Amino acid sequence: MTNKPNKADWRALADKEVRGRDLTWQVPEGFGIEPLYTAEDVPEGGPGLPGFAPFTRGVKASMYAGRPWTVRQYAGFSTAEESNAFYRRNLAAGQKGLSVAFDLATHRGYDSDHPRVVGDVGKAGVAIDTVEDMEILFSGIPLDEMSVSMTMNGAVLPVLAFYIVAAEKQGVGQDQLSGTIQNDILKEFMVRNTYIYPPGPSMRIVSDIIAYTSAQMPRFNSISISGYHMHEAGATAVQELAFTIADGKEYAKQAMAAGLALDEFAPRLSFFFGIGMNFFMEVAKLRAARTLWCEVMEGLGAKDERSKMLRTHCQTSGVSLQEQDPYNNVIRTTVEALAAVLGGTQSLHTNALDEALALPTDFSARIARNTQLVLQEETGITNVVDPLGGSYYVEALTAKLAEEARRLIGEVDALGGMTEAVASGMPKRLIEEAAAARQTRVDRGEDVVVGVNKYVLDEHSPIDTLDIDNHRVREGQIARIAKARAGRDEAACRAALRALTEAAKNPPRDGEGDQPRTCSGDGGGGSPHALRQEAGPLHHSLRERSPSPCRGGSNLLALSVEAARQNATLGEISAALEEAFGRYDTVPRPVKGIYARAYAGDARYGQVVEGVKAVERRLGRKPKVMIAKMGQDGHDRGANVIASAFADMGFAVVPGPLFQTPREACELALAEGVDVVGASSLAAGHKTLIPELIRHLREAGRADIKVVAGGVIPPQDYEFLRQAGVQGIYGPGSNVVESAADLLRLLGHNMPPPGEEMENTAE
Ligand code: MLC
Ligand code: 5AD
Repeated sequence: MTNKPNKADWRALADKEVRGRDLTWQVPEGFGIEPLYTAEDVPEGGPGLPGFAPFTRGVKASMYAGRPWTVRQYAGFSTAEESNAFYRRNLAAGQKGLSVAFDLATHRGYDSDHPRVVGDVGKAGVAIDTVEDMEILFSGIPLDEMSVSMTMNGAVLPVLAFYIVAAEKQGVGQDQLSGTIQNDILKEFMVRNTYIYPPGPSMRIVSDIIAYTSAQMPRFNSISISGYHMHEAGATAVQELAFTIADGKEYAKQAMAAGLALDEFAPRLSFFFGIGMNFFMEVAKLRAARTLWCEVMEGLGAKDERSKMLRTHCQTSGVSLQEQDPYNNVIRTTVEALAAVLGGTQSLHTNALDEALALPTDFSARIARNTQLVLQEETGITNVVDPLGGSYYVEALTAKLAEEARRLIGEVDALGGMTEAVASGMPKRLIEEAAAARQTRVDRGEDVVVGVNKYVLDEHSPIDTLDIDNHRVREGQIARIAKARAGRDEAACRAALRALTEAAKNPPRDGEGDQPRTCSGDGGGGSPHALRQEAGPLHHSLRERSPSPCRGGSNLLALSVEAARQNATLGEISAALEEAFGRYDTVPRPVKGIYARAYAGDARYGQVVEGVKAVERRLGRKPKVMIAKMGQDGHDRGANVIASAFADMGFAVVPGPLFQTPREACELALAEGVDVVGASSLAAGHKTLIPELIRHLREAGRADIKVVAGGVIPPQDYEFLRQAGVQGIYGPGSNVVESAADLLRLLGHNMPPPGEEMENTAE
């Protein structure tokens, strides 16, 4: 026999090629990836077969050879009429499923006429206030044939109720509805922030929906347990996996504790993951997710194979896309979409190339959709199941991710499960640390982003973006709300709303009421003021309202459907629940020290720190910056990153609470005596909210307080904002240290341009 080279021979040869350089790749997941994998690295026994537990290779035996994944593009903007027309154009052009994006007023349970949402109506999604809006949204779309996903968590009861009633008006019974409601509140408290009520009552709502849909809507997925938003907030693959699976386990345990049989509801639990640029990591992540979920469900006693199958939607990563050189985004999205598909997703959204600037136009939506159609119909990849199965690298990485995630799930279990872990702040802290570390690597050029920190274009040619006249949308919505109110039986509507408040306040005790079986927390509201989120009160409110089994005519979804039939508006149904539960507020708590550590010894960083000290000497106090989040925009990754980094650089930072009105932001700025307000906007409210803030500051005689803006702001709007008095604008991809240098200049400190840092920046 000839001597077959072994791994040691390979290593010697490779070492020689690179003169001993270590080729191990340290990934943010916290382990090293080797430059070569062989059969020795594949776990014994292999990954099994698709269609069979633990489903590592896919939940269906035939996968896409039998039926390709669903092309399901998330969309919604402006009015129900405009969104409906957009959906119909997209379906005619090859999209297969619908996915509704609601505006932030709707998410947070406010009707379009509410004074807190002036800047939000119709902006980041479609405005829905009444059953009539929902009917218009799906007009001409048969709801017994089309599967519809609705991304709704806060105002989940009125939205699902409106959907059920709108379908009835089409002549479609709820038992025929297929689709998904996101209904995943735990991740809202962690990263997405469109909650309305405190955690305890919010968990009761989740369980009531699971109970109702499992009894009445057999084709409907009761929840979409979402790691996507963790991914977008900066989570590593291990964190996204572990916290998502742990969330799923928590919901299943809660529903079981409420008396539901696991195999009755578990087959309709569904998942949602984000897919980023580390191609093989993302493929392995989906394979590991299926393996882990099967283990968890078997551990909880699942007998039905369908209960053990992790079925998932995926969305390519929004944060991976850039404002600079935006056509690169098409390439990024293609690579990510391919990873989702090779990972075996059931349904997919591909982002539009203008993601970092605005909502998709017809043009950018077409390219995004066609990315999937080309993969599906031109490449042949649908014909073979799990084509990466058996790849030494992919199998080893799948096993490694599962192992690391198991460890983190163990930590969550040790804290008492995900509800307790969220209350302790652990997942949010780990994710924010990962986000800050990533930002640092990008700022320092260690993680390359083409067109942003390398191969930067000298000239930018702007692309056309979608602009929405939200004053017009708001006026139309207000007229329709008035019509709904005028045409209804007011007494019957009030009675339905009262019944909802009563059921929210007084869930029945075990044994009362009739089917469907449901579960409720004690539901008590307490004073909303007592519920501001610091670790303590959040913890308290989660523990105080743990679920207790019950049955009842008290199911909150059943009662919301009744209120919807009586033409109650979304805001009225939400207010009826708020009367019992209170509205929940949070105060951000940025992480500390990450930037200072990561930038230790960096000359430019040191120069900014010196600049801050110089301003401090001049003012006799630290320069003070408030980070303002106005409107219903809860995307706080950017705000958190800036607050942490600026504090590390020596600024006094006031992290403003979420959901302020411009007047409230002005009042806080005055009370705190800040020098600068940085408004972070990711939900398109900037043209309404930031000028309002400046007007309030001027009226208070404090035009000297400088206002800067950051976030998703199209360059087309820069001039408008500058005219309104905005003194600095930092889009996605802005370097955090340079943004700080810019602020110092605004504060009258003479900062040299980047690249001209002094040799020695020490005191
Ligand atoms: C599938 N089927 C097959 C098959 N493949 N049958 C035979 N052979 C095969 N090979 C069957 C399935 O069993 C199912 O029927 C039917 O075909 C549909 O397939 P599916 O795989 O279940 O796909 P789909 O209906 O698209 O459902 C996918 C899902 C669901 C389970 C993941 O939850 C979903 O659509 N989620 C989408 C969530 C979403 O869009 N979220 C947007 C979030 S955006 P049956 O009868 O078994 O059902 C967001 C951003 C923000 O959140 O705002 O922050
Ligand atoms: N239409 C299309 N896509 C949207 N997204 C958010 N809102 C909309 C909308 N109305 C996408 C973006 C964002 C992610 C949360 O969802 O990709 O990053």
